[in-house]
Amino acid sequence: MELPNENAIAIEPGLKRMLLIEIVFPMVLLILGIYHGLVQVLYRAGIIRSSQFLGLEYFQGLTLHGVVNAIVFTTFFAVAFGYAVIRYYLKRPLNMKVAWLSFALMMIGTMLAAVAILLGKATVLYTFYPPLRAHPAFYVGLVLVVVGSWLAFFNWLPPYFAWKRQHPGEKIPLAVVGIFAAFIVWLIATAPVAVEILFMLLPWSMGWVPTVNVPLARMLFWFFGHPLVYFWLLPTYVMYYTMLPKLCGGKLYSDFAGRLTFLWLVLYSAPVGIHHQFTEPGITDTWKFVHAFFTMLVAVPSFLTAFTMAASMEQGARENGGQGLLGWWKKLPYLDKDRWLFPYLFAGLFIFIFGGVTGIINASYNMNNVVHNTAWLPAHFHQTVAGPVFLSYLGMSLFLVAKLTGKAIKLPTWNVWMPYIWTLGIMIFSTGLFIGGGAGEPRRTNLGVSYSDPHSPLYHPEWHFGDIMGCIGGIVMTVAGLMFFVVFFATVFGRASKKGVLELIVSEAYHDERVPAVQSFTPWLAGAALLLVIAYAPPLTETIRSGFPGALPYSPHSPLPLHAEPDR
Ligand code: HAS
Repeated sequence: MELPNENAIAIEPGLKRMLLIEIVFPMVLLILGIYHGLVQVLYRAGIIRSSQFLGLEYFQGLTLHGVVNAIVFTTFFAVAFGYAVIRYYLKRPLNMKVAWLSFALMMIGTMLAAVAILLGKATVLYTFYPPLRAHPAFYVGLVLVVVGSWLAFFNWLPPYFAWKRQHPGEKIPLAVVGIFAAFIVWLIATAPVAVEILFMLLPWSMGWVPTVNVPLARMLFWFFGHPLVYFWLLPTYVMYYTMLPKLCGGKLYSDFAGRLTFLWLVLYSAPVGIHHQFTEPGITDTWKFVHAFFTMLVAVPSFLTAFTMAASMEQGARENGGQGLLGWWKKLPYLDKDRWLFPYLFAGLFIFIFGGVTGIINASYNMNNVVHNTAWLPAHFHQTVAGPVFLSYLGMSLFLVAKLTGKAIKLPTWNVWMPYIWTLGIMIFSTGLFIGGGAGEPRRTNLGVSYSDPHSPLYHPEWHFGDIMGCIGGIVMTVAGLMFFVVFFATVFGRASKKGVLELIVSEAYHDERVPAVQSFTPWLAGAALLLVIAYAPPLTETIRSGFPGALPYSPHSPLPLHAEPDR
């Protein structure tokens, strides 16, 4: 057996086992999630003209697609990656009892929610907006997933404080700052949704209260829903700032830029949720404007990231002989099988240029009126969460599994091409949906039995071109997804050639600035609390006081409310 790399550390067998299960389990579920992505584009293009396909109804499949891909896969990965980063940089063993308890809660929660969805008892999409009502098992499942992930974060606090005590005055490792920022954002995000689920949706779903306050539930959901996207993005940014420069053969252009980005996201991730509700009644324009303004500020760290990554890539490429104004681009390791993580990160950065620009369009109050609830939205979020986030999570899952098991990557040529094929798919898919969305085509609609069906009185041929394009892109994405699964599972089931270790790629800083303002979380946490009070206290008070009549529960199968249901 070869000796491990000098950057590697040996870790406790229990932690290794848990990390592997935590990565492989959601990957198995992801097969289901990606399959339902393919089915979605077939419905939209009118190739499936039915309300169900292979036993799963349209909205049920869409719920599964959103919950598995956007909630389960991301949360499991963030926790596993967080464990890896904390253990690697702080070099202290973790409390394995708490770790396994957190894992068990997340696993049981996922099973409960999945069974409820598969039995058709929780067809409420990943936003679970009332008055669509799910079986209590769905809500309890989500709560367990969240509580499990909180426990993981609390488990990292003792080693963090011990490290700080033993390294007075030293800078906290950048990756640790990023992971802590992600989980602080997650704590902020999940508090309001916990209130929504525990005090509103669960009692209503159990039949203890007859109605639910829809505007309040939606506001609490988006109080969660937007920081959620930065919880997804932050682990990706950790990989960009701490790994990508080294993969390019260079250094991180500015350590300060990384710290500022992470802390800025702690400050501004949450007071922006009403930008998802610009078109909704019951919220005054003032608060919509305040949230639009803060949304522009939350985009700043991503601009900072764009410039820092470009500078770091240029520095690395020039180190390796790159020359000229643009000639250095040729020196990046696009298809280097030894630095195969580069394509996963680089392709995501490329996609994010378009996801970012469309995000700014969405946030621009009046332009939002054109795109809200149209196909434009899934185009935007596939260029963000299914672009940089998804690709980096896939790449890092494979990286960690290969290192922890000491196995070589199988099919290395497929592995380096997969991110580019995925990018091609995403770009075609999103362009199709942007075209449809710009022309007013709705999202979350079974087009196969309506606007894409020539036999339907609703048939809308003007939208068909975008749907066909979306379908072609979706098929290309599915091919890339299958390539990844083959590489991943062939590696998992391959033979080990080295001792399994924990290893991460670590970039040095080119400018290692020491700016006091980004050395501590405290002022940023205080700022975040203040902004939350400014942005949410008045609109929440308004919504609670305005006395909206409560709504009875609905199911997606009928326009009539559900009344007493003996079978639930
Ligand atoms: Fe968003 C809706 C605004 C970022 C995800 N967003 C969504 C939804 C999701 C989502 C899932 O204001 C739908 C929710 C639903 O189901 O209804 N979003 C923004 C803004 C940003 C943004 C302003 N979104 C994200 C990220 C997501 C995400 C990140 C997931 C991870 N979004 C909105 C708004 C809505 C919305 C409204 C609601 C709309 C509605 O009406 O419902 C910003 O954070 C974006 C900033 C990003 C940039 C890009 C920086 C570029 C970089 C790449 C550089 C590349 C390099 C490589 C260096 C400014 C870092 C160069 C290489 C070459 C080859 C050239």
